[in-house]
Amino acid sequence: MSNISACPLDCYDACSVVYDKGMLQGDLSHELTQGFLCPHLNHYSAYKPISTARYKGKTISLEEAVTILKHSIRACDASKILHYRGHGNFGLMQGVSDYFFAKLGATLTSGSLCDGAGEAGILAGRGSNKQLDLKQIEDAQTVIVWGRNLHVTNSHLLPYIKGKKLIVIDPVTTKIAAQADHHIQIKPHGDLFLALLLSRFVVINDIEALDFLEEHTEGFQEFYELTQTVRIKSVLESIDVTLGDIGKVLELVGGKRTVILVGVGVQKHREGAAVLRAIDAFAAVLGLFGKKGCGVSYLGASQEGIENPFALAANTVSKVTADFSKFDLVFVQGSNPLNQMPASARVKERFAKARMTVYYGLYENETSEAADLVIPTCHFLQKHDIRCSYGTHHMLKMPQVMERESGIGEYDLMAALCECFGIALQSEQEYLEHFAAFSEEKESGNTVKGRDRIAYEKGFDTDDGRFAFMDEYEFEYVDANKLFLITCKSARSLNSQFQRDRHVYLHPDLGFEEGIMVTVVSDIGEVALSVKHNSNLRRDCVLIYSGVHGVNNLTPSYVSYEGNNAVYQDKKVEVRRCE
Ligand SMILES: Nc1nc2c(c(=O)[nH]1)N[C@H]1C(S)=C(S)[C@@H](COP(=O)(O)OP(=O)(O)OC[C@H]3O[C@@H](n4cnc5c(=O)[nH]c(N)nc54)[C@H](O)[C@@H]3O)O[C@H]1N2
Ligand SMILES: Nc1nc2c(c(=O)[nH]1)N[C@H]1C(S)=C(S)[C@@H](COP(=O)(O)OP(=O)(O)OC[C@H]3O[C@@H](n4cnc5c(=O)[nH]c(N)nc54)[C@H](O)[C@@H]3O)O[C@H]1N2
Ligand code: SF4
Ligand SMILES: [Mo]
Repeated sequence: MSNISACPLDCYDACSVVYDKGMLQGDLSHELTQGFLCPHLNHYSAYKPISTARYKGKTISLEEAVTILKHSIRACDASKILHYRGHGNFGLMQGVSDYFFAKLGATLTSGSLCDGAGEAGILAGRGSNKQLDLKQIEDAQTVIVWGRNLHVTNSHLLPYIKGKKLIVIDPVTTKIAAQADHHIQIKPHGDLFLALLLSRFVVINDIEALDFLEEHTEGFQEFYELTQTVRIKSVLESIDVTLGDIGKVLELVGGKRTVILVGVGVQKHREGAAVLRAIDAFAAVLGLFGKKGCGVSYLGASQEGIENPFALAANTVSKVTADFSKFDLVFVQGSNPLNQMPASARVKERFAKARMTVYYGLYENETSEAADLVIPTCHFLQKHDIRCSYGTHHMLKMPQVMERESGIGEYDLMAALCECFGIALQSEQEYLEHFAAFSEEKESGNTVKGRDRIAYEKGFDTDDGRFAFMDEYEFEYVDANKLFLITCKSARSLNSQFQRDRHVYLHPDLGFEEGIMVTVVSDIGEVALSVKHNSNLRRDCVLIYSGVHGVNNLTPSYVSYEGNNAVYQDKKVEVRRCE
């Protein structure tokens, strides 16, 4: 057995992992991993997977569970079956269930709880969502980190930005913000205006890339006119940014090879697509595309250039608004929608109304507790897979490196179902080889074939090959007097997996003593949490991490204007002392 695998988690980094004598270590030879893992994998064995199947609270054998699943599927009209899959494991073989359920005629999901709004904005401007190669980050002179929390969610990128001029735009003084040459502690929701104003001042200061704009873009004049509709003084005041901030950014980027690392933080609003489109526009005005040491990095298309044999046409419902009560059978895989979907109190009620609910996952959580049938999977070291990533071009094999102790892997479960329902399925080996054929071996590690070292060097992927500037946007500031909710990722959990936080973080000046219980209230719902102080927050913000039990009682069920994405930071909140 090989002892090299890859971290299965939904993360920018996709670390290469060495399994040795019961221990997990970061692969020293891997370009990005550089020998270290993060707390999730360093403490991986501390988190105990579900060991036995159960039905209506009673322990059953795995064989019984599979039999119950087969009977339940057979008893339903296929169109009344919902397959709801998340990315608890990022392996490509996870998708084998999409294939089975699509062939069966079941309903799948579309849209995203994650990065879909931003992606829609990028697609509209560039025609594709290509990743920024690590080499370009390495070759940059100035780095703008815009709503991405590098130390927590993307720590393997830190060596790449060392020694560069650093600008951070984040309402929280994160660790990376504290190290920046300039930190703009922007008011949440202010990024669209900041990006528009930055573009305008690039032109006012005569540092726009005239040749690039002429040759590679469309609609610049209309875009410039759009930026002129933003009233400088009042808007800067409302987003808490100064002319000094704008001047500092222009000083650090002017004439410099610049990369912008954007995270999901900026797009958790209805207008999330416009935010990314405006950030891209700022980059285009500076001519940062298609050049060495330049570019905009977001969560890129992880499967670019890979043909997915599991993706078939199917009916879908939105991942954000899926109404479980409308289905006779709900099959949840690799996700914890009862805590991670927005408006989760309503999600929970609706889940209880579905005739039969199945949770197929690794750990216990809100969804496993509520499901009728629980089928344990096995963890990544105990099954074969292969993965790519939204942060790098790497493609890493994940061979089985230890014996299975409990649970059933995705391929084996779907093979049993395909056989029962007369659906043709290739062997696991054939699929693994199919995916591996899209990779090539490089010194820097296995990489997806055919990816551009310098994205958009040969033009954009829009119909006319030019970058399409935006010429309008929709924007609405809500509930001026309440507090902004920031709900981002924590260091100890991967969304709702691993060590979940239980606090609400407030600036000490808000007057709530540490340790007391408060109720955080939005017009969607409420959650009671104990207070911790954090003076890195703005005084108009409340921070509750992703994965905290009940955080999504506060968040709305509607989707972003574009991209069919959840909007976790659209609703403002109040904090009340518990009686
Ligand atoms: N440790 C850990 N790592 C993870 C995850 C995890 O749960 N834990 N989750 C993984 C997943 S699923 C994803 S999608 C990625 C996401 O990783 P990131 O892209 O880093 O996303 P977040 O942590 O949600 O938010 C990033 C930053 O955005 C800031 N922010 C919030 N609102 C705004 C705003 O209005 N404007 C600006 N400019 N900034 C804002 C937050 O303060 C935060 O510092 O991380 C992955 N990695
Ligand atoms: N408030 C708030 N809500 C958020 C976010 C936020 O920042 N704030 N972030 C959003 C984002 S970016 C995302 S991506 C979503 C994530 O939301 P979910 O997709 O629900 O992700 P997790 O909470 O990590 O749950 C992953 C599940 O996968 C299971 N699992 C792990 N490995 C395997 C495996 O190999 N096979 C199977 N079958 N199951 C496995 C685990 O048991 C766990 O139940 O949450 C979203 N919700
Ligand atoms: S940094 Fe990301 S890829 Fe690396 S071990 Fe941690 S979760 Fe896995
Ligand atoms: Mo995500």
